[in-house]
Amino acid sequence: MSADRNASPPPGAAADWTISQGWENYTAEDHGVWLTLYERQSKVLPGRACDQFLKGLDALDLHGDGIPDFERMSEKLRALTGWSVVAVPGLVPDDVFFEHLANRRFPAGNFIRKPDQLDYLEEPDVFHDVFGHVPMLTDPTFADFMQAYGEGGRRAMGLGQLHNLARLYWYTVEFGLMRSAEGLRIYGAGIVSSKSETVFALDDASPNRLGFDLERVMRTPYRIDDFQQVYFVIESIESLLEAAMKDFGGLYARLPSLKDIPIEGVLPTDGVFHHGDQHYAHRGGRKAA
Ligand code: HBI
Ligand code: FE
Repeated sequence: MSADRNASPPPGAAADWTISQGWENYTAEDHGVWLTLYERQSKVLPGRACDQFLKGLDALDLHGDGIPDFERMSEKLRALTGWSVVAVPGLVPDDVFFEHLANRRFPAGNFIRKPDQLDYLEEPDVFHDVFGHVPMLTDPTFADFMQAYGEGGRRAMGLGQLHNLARLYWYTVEFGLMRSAEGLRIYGAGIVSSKSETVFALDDASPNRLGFDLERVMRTPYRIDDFQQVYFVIESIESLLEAAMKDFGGLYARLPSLKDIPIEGVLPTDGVFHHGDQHYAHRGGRKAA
């Protein structure tokens, strides 16, 4: 899930792959897609998305009249946690991505999907990146975690451990769940930006829901083409930040000798919130739907 590492920036992009968002170029159709997706999510997220996400959505007033202007949104975001959103053409090389995160800049694709792609698209577009990722950046602890992830990413690249770190990102920032007094809640961007996975991740009997553990996550492969077969649950954002601040050194030394854990496996050491029956994946997933 990233651009070729040695790629050079596309024409018109700066050395750090940033481009101007070109807000004035969005068509009425583009804004209409944003509003359609926003309306759909606002119907399914209450009672499913975590409080921090819903508060972030309000704080940034992301509904507006369509696709937000990154400059204006970044002014509000900077005042809250020092983060800003920079426009990029799509996925950027890992080292560029980590460099931005380590400097509290979130790289967001400036394009939006077409009306016939509402449910699924290959690359993250502005709805996935901004609606999915940015509200959580208004939470000071999560903001610190994302910067720590960026710094960890640079180190992991140096150690050749990027694929393990990518799993941490995938099972938290993209597809993470958290405990709350009212039950499990969603904070992962890949889930909150998808109507169908918002429901699947919390309600469906198919996937496993297991307690988050750093090593466990780093040993677990993930799906890039369909709903996840396992979701990991953090106790709190504070506990996630604490895990990230731990020196990964010891873990990186151990990981190469540890085998991957099968994606639908449940270990005796796992904290089990739900042991799924994997009916969705066994039936062939999205393709069979
Ligand atoms: N680039 N724009 C963008 N957005 C991402 O989420 C992203 C990326 N490049 C690499 C990447 N994610 C993942 O490989 C990270 O786990 C590194
Ligand atoms: Fe994402």
